[in-house]
Amino acid sequence: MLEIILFQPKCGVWDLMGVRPQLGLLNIASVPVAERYKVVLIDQRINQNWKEELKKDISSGAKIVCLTAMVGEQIRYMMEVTEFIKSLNSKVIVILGGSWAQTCPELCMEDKNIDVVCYGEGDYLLTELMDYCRGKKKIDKINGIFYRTEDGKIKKTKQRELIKNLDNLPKIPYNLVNLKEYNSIGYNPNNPSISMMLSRGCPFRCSFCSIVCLYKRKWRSYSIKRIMEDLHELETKYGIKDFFFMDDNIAANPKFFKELVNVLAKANRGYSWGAAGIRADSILKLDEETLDNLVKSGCKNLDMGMESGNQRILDLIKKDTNLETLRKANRRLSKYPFILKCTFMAGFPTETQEEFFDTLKFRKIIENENPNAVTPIFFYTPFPNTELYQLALKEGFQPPKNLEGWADFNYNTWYKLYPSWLTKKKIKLIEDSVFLSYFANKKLSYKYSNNLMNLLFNLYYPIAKFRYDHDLYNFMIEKKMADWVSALDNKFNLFNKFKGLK
Ligand code: B12
Ligand code: SF4
Repeated sequence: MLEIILFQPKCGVWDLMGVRPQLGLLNIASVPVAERYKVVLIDQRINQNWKEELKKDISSGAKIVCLTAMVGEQIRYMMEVTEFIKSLNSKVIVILGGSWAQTCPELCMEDKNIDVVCYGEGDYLLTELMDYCRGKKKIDKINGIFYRTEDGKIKKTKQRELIKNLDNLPKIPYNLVNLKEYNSIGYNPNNPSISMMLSRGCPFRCSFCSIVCLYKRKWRSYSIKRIMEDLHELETKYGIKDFFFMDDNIAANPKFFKELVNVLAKANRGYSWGAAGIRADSILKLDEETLDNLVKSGCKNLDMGMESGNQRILDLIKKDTNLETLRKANRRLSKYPFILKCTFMAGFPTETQEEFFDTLKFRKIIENENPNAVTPIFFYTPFPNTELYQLALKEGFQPPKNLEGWADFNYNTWYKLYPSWLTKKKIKLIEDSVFLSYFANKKLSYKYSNNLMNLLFNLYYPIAKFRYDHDLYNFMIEKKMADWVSALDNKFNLFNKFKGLK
């Protein structure tokens, strides 16, 4: 009999970029699947029949439904689904986890349809909850949760310790999803691909970053042996040779990263891979052999958070680096053919217009010094439990007052909905630069793995490039059009329908 349902709510505008398997839910499934519980995963982003499937699975006796959410739009989708679940069966236990549940667990309990919130790693939680459902364990003995008592009070249990050895976790049950239904990473668009996390956490202290509070500056990785086994299994079972490592800081331990790259190069399996989080100082610690092996091992892109082109801002956000280190790492990588995605942020509290212009200038330097560098900009977004959040409040930010408010808290809208230090003029300047930065470099097209989005990218690219080269930010009607496309997609699920478009 079915016991556990995992449900991935839509992310909204982010789904336009590409939809990949949900790692949080797949991770928490690994222990129950290994212990032979019956588990299904429904992904609202790709499954049009999610309502029917939920109905069927809940009526077949599932005990718990697990949802995950990140801050922003996904909260709204999550709340709609929890309401629907309880309307089907008020007895089924609804549990929420993920980065937002970890950040604001008590606030998440505002959704009356949620029974339990997991505020830490959830890998060992579901089997304990199943024991609770079977009367073998008391709920107050399950660590790492908020729950409702019978008289409606909210209680918190002891914090769960971070998992010491990730290798002790069973294999991720990828068979719960049909990997073919997801967008490709984009290295070889016709090949199956997957994103993975080879490590969790980061020892640094950047004051804007949620990872600092989620993982308490601890960094843990799987062993190289386990990683190679997992890659091999994905290759032999699913034909996957394209991987994107979504680690927060994949080279936090340079020894680990060197070994990973060198072992991958030696294995010579014809893999293509990229990594989401690497620091400039880590690049400077690598020897020439490892750098050469990056290419041999199939590295197609590295993402490096540069954040700002102004030293005062880098110090303010505790990036613990300097502009010269950023440039040195960029120059060091410039002779290699893979893409270096250097991400920047704009709109930090106390950032002046001149400091923002320093970022615009600096990203042009970065692109000039490395023909393979791309430099998208993102709007700084203040998240609770980060150090910079306190400064944001001090500078006039008035955060949402309830869970629903946080559902409107998107990277591209929060500053219009919630008062802050940002003036209208500054918002417009940043919005325009941010928008252009996503389209003005041809090399960024690999990011648009949804085919319709990729087509739109290619159509708009020449205009964006012209605007970027000449700093032309006026009358950007294209931005309005992009909002309409996104609204249309919400209504008609356009991008999913055009997934097969070539
Ligand atoms: C991949 C990713 C994305 C992808 C998601 C794609 C997908 N398939 O899910 C995309 C690109 C869409 C994305 C978008 C955004 N993201 Co994001 N993203 C990540 C990233 C890099 C990895 C997430 C992941 O897979 N982790 C691996 C799994 C194993 O970890 P996990 O999800 O946390 O799951 C564990 C626990 O949380 C828990 N758990 C998770 N779900 C559940 C469910 C239940 C029931 C239980 C019991 C437990 C549980 O158990 C898991 C195993 O221990 C994280 C960084 C990170 N390290 O997590 C940022 C991160 C989650 N993102 C973040 C942000 C800010 C965003 C954006 C808001 C960006 C922006 N500025 O707009 C948007 C929001 C989108 C939205 N509202 O829908 C922040 C979250 C901040 C916060 N406090 O909530 C993070 C932490 C990055 C950071 N450095 O700050 N993101
Ligand atoms: S180095 Fe990256 S992951 Fe680590 S704290 Fe800074 S921004 Fe977060």
